[in-house]
Amino acid sequence: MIIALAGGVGGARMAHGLARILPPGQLSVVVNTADDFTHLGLHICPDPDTVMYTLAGLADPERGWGLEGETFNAMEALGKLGGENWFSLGDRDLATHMERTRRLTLGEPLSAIMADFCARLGVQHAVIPMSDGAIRTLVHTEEGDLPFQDYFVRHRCRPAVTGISFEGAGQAAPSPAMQDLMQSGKVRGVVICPSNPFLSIAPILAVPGVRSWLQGRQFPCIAISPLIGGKAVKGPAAKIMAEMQIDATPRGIALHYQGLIDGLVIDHEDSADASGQCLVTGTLMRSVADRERLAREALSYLESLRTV
Ligand code: FO1
Repeated sequence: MIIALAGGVGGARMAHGLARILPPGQLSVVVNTADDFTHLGLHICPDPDTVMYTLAGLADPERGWGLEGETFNAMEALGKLGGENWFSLGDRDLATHMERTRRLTLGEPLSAIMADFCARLGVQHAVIPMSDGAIRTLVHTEEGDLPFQDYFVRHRCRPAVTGISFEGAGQAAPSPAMQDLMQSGKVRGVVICPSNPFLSIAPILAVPGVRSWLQGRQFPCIAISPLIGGKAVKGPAAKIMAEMQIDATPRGIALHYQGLIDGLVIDHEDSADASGQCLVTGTLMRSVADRERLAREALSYLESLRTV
């Protein structure tokens, strides 16, 4: 079993590459849920949905999130009524949030609902929310503390970040499927996707037991750097690193994952800054073929680092 840790669009694209070359049953994608929030009375799970839609071949190819060919009539109508429409929920995407909210209200765990949604949309690989508990990213900025989607979407990542915390992490537990994976002894390797290390991967590592499980691993673990030439392909990773006085280089990423990874996959553009165990390749995923090629290279690199 290979485990991919993922969040955001880069994570979903890498997970898709892995899903195209690994048979179902040999890949589990563990997804960040700390970006989840309640909005307009609905429970929104951006990262699990992005992975689900991407693996189902339904994601919008440009935005990376939401559904391809989506319309936003409900948001437009909401705006006319003076409602909050800063977070764009597509007309068809709304169905996912409505049905998820209904089932959560009846007491069904998030991980069971996502497993069922994935099966119904034809996703054959396991997509596992990191926790069924409420863990929420709070971004500490020079303009005050902001819930994640307020920082990310409403404020467009503009406020300077001074710190990030994951509210509720201490009281949460890994989801049952995540616990099974950690106890199974069947894990052959872990791939940390090119997701934002501070916003998408850190919350997964903050779930009690996950970091220590990785630290005590008997299997190799690699990360794919989300940076190319010191810039994030998408999102605020490089900006946040600068604001938190962390080098936006492979060295900065490797230091952040110290003790957790055996190797780092970096782009050709960053080869001059390579430090420690690295695989240098093209990490930009423009097409599905790119995702597949990067996944193949990452898996053979992972295999080459196996010691037992
Ligand atoms: N991202 C945006 O930049 N603007 C949006 O209006 C927006 C809406 C949205 C709706 C559903 C969904 O699943 C994702 C959505 N995202 C939007 C993306 C989301 O904020 C980010 O992908 C993640 O939370 C960061 O990884």
